[in-house]
Amino acid sequence: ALPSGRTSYRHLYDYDYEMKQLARANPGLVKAFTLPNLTWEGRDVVGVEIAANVDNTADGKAVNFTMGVHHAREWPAGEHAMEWAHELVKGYQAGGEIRSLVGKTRNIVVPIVNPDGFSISREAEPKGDFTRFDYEMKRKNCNPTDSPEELRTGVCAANPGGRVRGTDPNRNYAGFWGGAGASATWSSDTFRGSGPFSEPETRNVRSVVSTRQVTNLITLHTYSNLVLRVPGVADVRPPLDEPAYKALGDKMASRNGYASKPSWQLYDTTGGTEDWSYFATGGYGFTFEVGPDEFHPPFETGVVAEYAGLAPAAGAGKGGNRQAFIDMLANAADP
Ligand code: 0X9
Ligand code: ZN
Repeated sequence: ALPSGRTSYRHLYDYDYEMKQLARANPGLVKAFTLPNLTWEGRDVVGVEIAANVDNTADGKAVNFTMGVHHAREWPAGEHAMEWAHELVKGYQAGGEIRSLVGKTRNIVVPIVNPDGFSISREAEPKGDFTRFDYEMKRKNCNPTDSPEELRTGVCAANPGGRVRGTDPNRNYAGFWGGAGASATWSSDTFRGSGPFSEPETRNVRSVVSTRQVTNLITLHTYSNLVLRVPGVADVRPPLDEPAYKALGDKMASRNGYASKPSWQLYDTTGGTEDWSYFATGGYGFTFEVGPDEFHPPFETGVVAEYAGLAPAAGAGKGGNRQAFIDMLANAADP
């Protein structure tokens, strides 16, 4: 079970309901919100904001932004984000370190950036020649516009082409968009989209980053046990404050046992989240790649604490991002 008591991965409706509940139960501390752009299939992208006097968004406090599931099949990324929201609320009520850090910051959590893709993956059914597993392993969003005519009709979940349809939201940000490590082909799993911010999912993230004081951002993915920072491609300038940026990444990695590196050392990517947000705002952004070797292991295997919870997995020596997330929050509170 997770710290929340859950014994299975959440469904999309669990996330929506839980965030509303959290807000209802904690007026003044937690606010649920809907981002401005509906997805291609008309879903809301929802999140919670957690702060003392949460409604006073003009208080000028630094914003610490945690998000998950740009990639449909990376279910534990959403679990991590949701559990972190609970952790902040619990910690605030308990007093102590988290209360003091939450008192100095504003915390925005969007567990499911790509709800169209997530719901196909999470609720996968076989269609035509494709198995349930094919749909479960969907990565991208559901943008139909660049697909051939016959694959464009109907919602993603009802069309056999729904599996390959779409843009990779993590190749669609403006940072180095169109460069190495992203595809111009609609069917590729790393399709960059028709232009920077062509997708409602990335425009939603942009709306948070460019309208608020986001100084710290973690975007959760699976897998490989990594704490990644900019740049995503080899042949660009390192950040001006690389020593401090690296030090924060290294500190977090020392907590969860992950490896800390600039993400080009994994492979070149362009159009990724923090390659836009860092170079646009100077706020530190990290990609966490959670878990050793699977996008979403079966819940029953027992490794789920490592993948989906914030506590360290028993005996694993890795995973457990609670302290790393607190480091990030502390950096937002006292840069
Ligand atoms: O390729 C990706 O988008 C990420 N890996 S994943 O297996 N979750 O798909 C890594 C992205 C690293 N690059 C940047 N963060 N810029
Ligand atoms: Zn990913």
